[in-house]
Parts: sequence; C-alpha cells; structure tokens
Amino acid sequence: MTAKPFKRILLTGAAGGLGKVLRDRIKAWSEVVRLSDIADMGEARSGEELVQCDLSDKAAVLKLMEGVDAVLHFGGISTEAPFEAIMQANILGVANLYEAAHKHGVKRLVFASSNHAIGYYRTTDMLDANMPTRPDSMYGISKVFGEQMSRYYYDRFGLETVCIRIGSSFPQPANKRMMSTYLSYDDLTELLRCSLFAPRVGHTIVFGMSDNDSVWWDNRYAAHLGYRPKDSSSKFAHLFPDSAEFPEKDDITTIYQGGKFLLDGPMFK
Ligand code: NAI
Ligand code: 15L
Repeated sequence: MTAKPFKRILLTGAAGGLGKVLRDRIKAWSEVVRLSDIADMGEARSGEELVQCDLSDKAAVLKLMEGVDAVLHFGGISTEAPFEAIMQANILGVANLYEAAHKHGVKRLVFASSNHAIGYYRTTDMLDANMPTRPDSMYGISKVFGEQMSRYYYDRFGLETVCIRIGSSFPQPANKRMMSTYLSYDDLTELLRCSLFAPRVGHTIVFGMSDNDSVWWDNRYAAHLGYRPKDSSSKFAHLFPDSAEFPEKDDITTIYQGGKFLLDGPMFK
C-alpha cells in the first residue's frame, strides 16, 4: 500500500454538520485522522482516533495536538450567540489551537472562517481578499480574530494557514441569498484538498464558494491554491423564481451580504 501524504490530520468540530460530512472524505489523505469535538462523536471507525475536548481548555488542546501534522479547524460556535460563548470557543479556543500547533511543530492549518467576517458589505459589492473586513456580528468578529491569528503565526513563526471564508455549505441553498454563497460539499472537500496540498500557502484567504452564476467574491489572490469548483447553485435556480427583487428595498437581510446575521446580535446578558 502506498503511504498517505499525512501521518495524522486533526479535524476539530467533527460532531458538527460539516465535520460529519468531512469525516470519511479526508481519510484518503492521512494514515490516521484524529477527530475532536466537545460533543459526542460516536464510535471510532478504522483509521480514526476520537478525542473529546473543549477548545477553551488550554492543556487539553495542547495534548490534542500531539503527533499532528496538519489541522482542519471546524470546531466552535457557528452562528451568532452570546459573546461569552463565542469568546470561549472561538477566541480563546483559536488562541489555544494556534499556540498548541506552534508548540508541536504543525506545518499547516486550514481555518473555517466565514463570510460573516465581511457580512457588512453590500450584495452589490464585489470583494477580494485584500479588502478590509466588515464583520456583521460578534460571530463574524471572532472569525476576523481567527484570520488575524493566522496572519500573526505565519509572520512570527512561518506556520501556514488557509482561511476559508465559507459561504453557505449545505445540501442546497435555503434562500435566494445562498444562490450567491452556496458551496457544495464536493467543492468544499476539493478546496480543503487544495489548501493542504498546495506547495506554499503562507497566510491565504480564500472565499469558499462553488462556481455560482451570481457572485460577490473574487478569488484572484488565492489562485496559487489551484481550486477549480465543479458545482454551481444554478441547478437550484428553480427553487427561487425571479419574481422577488434582490436586494429588496429596505430589507437589510438582502441589502448586506451577511443576511439575517445582521439582525441577530450583539447578544449581551
Ligand atoms: P456546527 O455548529 O454544526 O459544528 C461546530 C462544532 O463545533 C459542533 O459539533 C460543536 O459541538 C463544536 N464546538 C462548539 N464549541 C466547541 C468547543 N468549545 N470546543 C470544541 N468543540 C466545540 O457548524 P458547521 O456548520 O459544521 O460549521 C463548521 C465550521 O465552519 C464552523 O467553524 C463554522 O463557523 C464554519 N462555517 C460553516 C458554514 C456553513 O455553511 N456550514 C459557513 C461559514 C463558516
Ligand atoms: C455561517 O458562518 C454559518 O456557520 C452557517 O450556519 C450559515 O449561516 C452560513 O454562515 C451562511 O452565511 O449561510
């Protein structure tokens, strides 16, 4: 049997929606896949190690990273939520993750960032990765923090990260907005493969989208990843007939890219 390129890939957030989708898909790349989440992940299957751990627990995250050569970081709070929860999982959690990765000599991370890091741009704007962030929520701010951790750990230690500003990765778009933000599971997997195997990535920001007809994002600064999406939201166009205007006048959930996240926060007790 030919050796797989990685010895041990760590996938955080393995019990979540995308973690469950990725669990089997990433096995071809690594001899062992270490899966982690704060929640139960079921039974370990062949080639898997399961480690239940809270990202905000520094000692546990340091141990989690032992023997890991690459990280796919999908764990954390994935929507707007009370700031205390976001602070623990997405801010302290990401800081713990980077420090542990550095201490254990991990060479590359992929960070599941989000379109909510730039959700306060308009749906009539066209963005590239060099434009300033405009978060639409405390959740979006936590993703900006993660992207800056990537920037800093690369400049300071040469630890490489691809930050994927994922649009909407679900079986199909749930509304007209997601016709622009849709990222199929196959394209997500391909983008992860490109992020792990591109020879040099430094600190890269890429927009995680399929080859959709109507787009708000330009991936010109991530061309070195070699990502070529194969799917498109166009096959779901029949679900959203053109009768409703988009963006709708006075509806900020269609005027701004972040959609309904703009209305959800901030949440302080
Ligand atoms: P999800 O909410 O289904 O999964 C996140 C997982 O993280 C959960 O299993 C949860 O138990 C775990 N988690 C939460 N707090 C934790 C903690 N303190 N310690 C350890 N684990 C913790 O979210 P989903 O949809 O699977 O997204 C995965 C990642 O991708 C998230 O970081 C999310 O922000 C990001 N993303 C997802 C998008 C999508 O369309 N699904 C779009 C943009 C970003
Ligand atoms: C995200 O960042 C969320 O994690 C996901 O649940 C979706 O809401 C997605 O963005 C989106 O904007 O559609």
